[in-house]
Amino acid sequence: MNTVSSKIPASLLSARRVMDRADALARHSELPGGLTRVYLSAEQRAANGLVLGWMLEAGMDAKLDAIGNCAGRYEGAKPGLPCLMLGSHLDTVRDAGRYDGMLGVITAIDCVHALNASGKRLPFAIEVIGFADEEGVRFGTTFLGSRAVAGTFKQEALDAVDEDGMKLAEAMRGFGLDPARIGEAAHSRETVLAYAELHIEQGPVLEAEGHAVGVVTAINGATRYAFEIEGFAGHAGTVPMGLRKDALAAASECVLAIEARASSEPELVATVGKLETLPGAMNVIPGRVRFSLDLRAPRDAQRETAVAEVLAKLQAVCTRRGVTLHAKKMHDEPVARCADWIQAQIGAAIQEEGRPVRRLPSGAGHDGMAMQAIADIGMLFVRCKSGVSHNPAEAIAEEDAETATRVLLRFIENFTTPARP
Ligand code: HGY
Ligand code: MN
Ligand code: MN
Repeated sequence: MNTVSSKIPASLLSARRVMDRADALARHSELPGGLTRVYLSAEQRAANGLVLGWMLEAGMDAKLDAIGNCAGRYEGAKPGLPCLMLGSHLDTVRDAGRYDGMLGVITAIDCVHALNASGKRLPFAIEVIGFADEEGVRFGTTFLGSRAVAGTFKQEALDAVDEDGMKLAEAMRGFGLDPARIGEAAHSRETVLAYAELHIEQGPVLEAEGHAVGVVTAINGATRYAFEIEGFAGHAGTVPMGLRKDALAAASECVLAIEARASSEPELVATVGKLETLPGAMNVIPGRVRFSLDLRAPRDAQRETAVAEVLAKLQAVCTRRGVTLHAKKMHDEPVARCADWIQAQIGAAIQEEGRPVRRLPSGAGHDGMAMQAIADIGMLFVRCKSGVSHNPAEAIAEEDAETATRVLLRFIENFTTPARP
C-alpha cells in the first residue's frame, strides 16, 4: 500500500487496543449474554470508569460533565485554545452491537494517545466526548448528551420517565448529577472549531463496493411518534366480532399502512419498533395498544409529506374502527449536512492512506445532528460486516479499524479551519 508517512507515527496507534476496548466496554451490560447499556445505569457508570481512565492514559484531562458525558481534553500548543471536538456515544440500544458509538470514542482516544506519545501539540485543542444518551432507549429521548454540549438541552426532557416511572431528573440525581447544572456542559461556537465523528456505516454500501471507509455527506432527517390506540377491553369469548373495539386489530392495520407508505417510494424508511398490548391477556380483547413510529428520509419535504400522510391514514383507520388515536411527537430532526470543507479534509486523509474516496449519506441518526447547532460537522464511516447494526451480530474487521483510525489521525494532524468570513 503506497502511504505517505504521517508526521505522527501511525505505529503509535493500535487497532488491537481499539478492538479490545470495544470488547471491554461490551462487558458492561444489563443484558446477560448480550449488550444493553442505557443512560444513567450502573453499567454506564462502570463503562464511564473505563473511558475516563483511557482518556487520562492518553494524556487528556478527563471528567464526567454535568449531563454525564465522558469529556476529555488534550490542550494545544498553548492552554485554552478552541478545540476540534471528536466523539460519539457510549449508550446502546437493547441487545446491541459493540461498535455503534463506542468505536468513535475509542478511536478518538487512540489518536490522542499517538499525539501525546509523540509529544505533539497542535494549534488547537482536541476534546473527545463520549455522549451519555444518543439512542434515547431509557427515556424515549435522543441526543441528551450532545444537546447539553450544544447548549440546546430542552428542560422539559427532565420530566421524561423511564419504564419504571422514574423521571430523568430523579435518575440524574441518583447518578450524582445535578439537573440544575446541565448548562455547565454547554460549549459555544467560539470554542469548538468543528465536530467530527467516526462511526460504523450501519449499512451495506461500503462493504458492497469494497471500501473500508467513506465520507458522510449528510445525516437523514428523522421523525418519531409515540401512539396509543384506545379501544375497549372485552371478553374474548362473548363479544361478537362486529361489536368489538379491538385496539390491537386497529394497530395491526396501522402498522401495515405505515409499511405500505414507506415502501411506496425509494429512500423513505419507516419502522414500528415498539408495540405494547394492554391488558395483555389471551382471553381479553385488547383495550389499549401503544406503538412507536420512526420515519426517515434524505429530504425534509419528503419526510414531512410522508409523516402527514401516515398520520391521516392512521386516523382514518381508527375512525372507521371506532377507536381513538392518541399521537405524541417525540423527535423531529431535519437533515444534517456535513460541511463541505470537513468532507474535503476527511477525503484528503483517506487519499493519504492510499484509498479511494466514497461519499455517502447516513440513514442512521448521529450526535452531529445536535452538534451542528454550534459547529460544522463531519463524519467518517467504517465498513461493517453485511451492514448489520443494532444487532449483536454487528462486526468490523480489525484491519478496517486500523485504516479508519489512521485516517482519523491524518485528519486531525492536517486539520485546518477555513478563513472565517
Ligand atoms: O436511531 C438511530 O439512527 C441512531 O442509532 N440513534
Ligand atoms: Mn445506534
Ligand atoms: Mn450510533
